Amino acid sequence: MKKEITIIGVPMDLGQTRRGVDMGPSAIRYAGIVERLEDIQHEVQDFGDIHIGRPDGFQAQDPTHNLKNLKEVAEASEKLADAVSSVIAKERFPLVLGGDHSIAIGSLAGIAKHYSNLGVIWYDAHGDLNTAETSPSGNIHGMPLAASLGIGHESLTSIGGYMPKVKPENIVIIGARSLDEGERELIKEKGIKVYTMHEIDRVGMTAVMEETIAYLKDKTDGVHLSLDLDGLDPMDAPGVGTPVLGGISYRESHLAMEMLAESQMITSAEFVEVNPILDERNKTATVAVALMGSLFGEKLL
Ligand code: B3U
Ligand code: MN
Ligand code: MN
Repeated sequence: MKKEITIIGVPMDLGQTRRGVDMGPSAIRYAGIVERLEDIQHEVQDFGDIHIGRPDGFQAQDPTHNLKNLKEVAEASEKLADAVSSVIAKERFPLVLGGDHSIAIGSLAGIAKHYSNLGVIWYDAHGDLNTAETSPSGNIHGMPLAASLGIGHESLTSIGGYMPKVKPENIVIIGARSLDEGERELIKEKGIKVYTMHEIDRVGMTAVMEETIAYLKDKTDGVHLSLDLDGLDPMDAPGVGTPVLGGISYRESHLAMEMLAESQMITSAEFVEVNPILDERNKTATVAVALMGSLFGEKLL
């Protein structure tokens, strides 16, 4: 089915400490995302990039609150929320390109107000369920899912002027293999559905995606896919800031995207953490574009 898609780039690198992930949107455009989607008959508009303010000296870098660049991340999140929301208001599909995963705070703030029961698929090696209290790093890219649940610093939970953005029972995490202690506790306390690498290995990606789709289908009125490229194995996606061995393969990821395309349940998406400086000849951006092709209905035959 033909979709009207608006691409929004978010050159954000302040949610973590490795430079280069701000070039993610350029790398993904360079890898041919617009042409790839037009080739399968979608109408694509490129909104360009959200402006990201730079931290003003040491003050913003002060890690005393264990929230690095809080002000800049919060400001960018508000801008992104407005942009995403206006795309949905025009009945177009928002496709957000990161940037580090802190941008999901803004994406979800812009998306969730258009739905009463938004589902979220969080494809990631990590849970991104930390708060300043539990984070080992103070990096906000490890916190966006918690913030979207309304847990954490008010400057992050209140983006868009409301909270929470998503209910715990509407979330599915896929690919987890690096969870901090506080994240594990939160997962148990809130009853969040998680398919770790153990389940993916044990029952296979087909069953994981069938269950995920069945779990979300009836109780949600829209589903956002938040895909962190580090969910994939570093052999297939080396250009990420925090690679974790033993990840989801390229082939399993294509299958997952194809099954989501068949389900017709995805109403918004973001692809994050592509870092061209750490990459091998733009491989990770190329993988991201291939996965977006499958998500939007590209077929092998
Ligand atoms: N859980 C760790 C590491 C991390 C989270 N997200 C990424 N890395 N990409 C943290 O810092 O919160
Ligand atoms: Mn992440
Ligand atoms: Mn991750």
